[in-house]
Amino acid sequence: MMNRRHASLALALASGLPLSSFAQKKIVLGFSQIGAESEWRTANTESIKQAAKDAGIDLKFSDAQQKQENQIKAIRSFIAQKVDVIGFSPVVESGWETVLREAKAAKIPVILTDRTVDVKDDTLWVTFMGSDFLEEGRKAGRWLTENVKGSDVKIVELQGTVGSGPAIDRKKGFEEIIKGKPQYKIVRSQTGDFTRAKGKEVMQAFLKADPKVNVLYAHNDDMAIGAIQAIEEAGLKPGKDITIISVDGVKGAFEAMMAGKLNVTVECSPLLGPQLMATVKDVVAGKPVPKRIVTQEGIFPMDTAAKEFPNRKY
Ligand code: GZL
Repeated sequence: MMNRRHASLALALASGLPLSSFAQKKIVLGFSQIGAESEWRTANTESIKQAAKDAGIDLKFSDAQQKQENQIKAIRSFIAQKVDVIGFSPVVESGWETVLREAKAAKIPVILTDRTVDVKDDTLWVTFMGSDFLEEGRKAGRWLTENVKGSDVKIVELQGTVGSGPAIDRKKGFEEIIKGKPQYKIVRSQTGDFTRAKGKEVMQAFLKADPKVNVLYAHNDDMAIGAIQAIEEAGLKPGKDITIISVDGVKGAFEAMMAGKLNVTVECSPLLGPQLMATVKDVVAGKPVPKRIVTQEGIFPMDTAAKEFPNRKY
């Protein structure tokens, strides 16, 4: 099946008119975004929309409200519209084979951004650009073992969205580091779905069950910020009575660190827009693109927050 771009080229050639008389059609990118669950996601959406404008790419954008069925519907709609490229950030890793096969049958290349999919046939997607979540979990674990000492360190963990790449790998990377160090124990672990509200609610339950918690490891800053409210409402001092380790590096995390309420955040950049648009253009031009594009990131402890804050772009 010919896609939109090839069809218009064939029409131009068949018409016998000089190609220049057919203005190069704008590239059309269909993008399915997970939702607006966190500061990170909002910054990611802004980066994608601005970069599409700057690149002269016609962006068809859909917000799935964190529901996989909405992302599948959006991808099917992009196929029906015969877009040139489909991009999406898969809310969870599983359940994508069927719709990705439909995109492949329609000869529409698919780019994964931010999170990946778990499919047997990796020809169903062209490239995955985003962070190394396993390394982010390791960085959080290394900071813990280097900065929090004791013979019985009780850790509670606020996991991200169940089944999502970041939740799976941030947990795995963290546990890899504390494995074989029995003084560090994860005593409770539950999903806060990457949101402030759920992070607060679950932290309240953790504190009710066991107020003697030493460390909170949150898979993103929004859940950590929600948990900080719960810790304060329980009469405890976040960042002091409970050491808080988080991931993303959003502005809210830097503000919490400057207030002494968060101890460290592992950077996870949402600013994928420019890289996505450059890759879309390469794919349309038939240029080879790497199967995996990893974003480079750092780690920001509390004592670096004030100096780094003015440089933050998200
Ligand atoms: C990570 C991204 C995660 C962020 C959360 O790349 O998928 O989703 O860490 C966001 O803040 O909700």
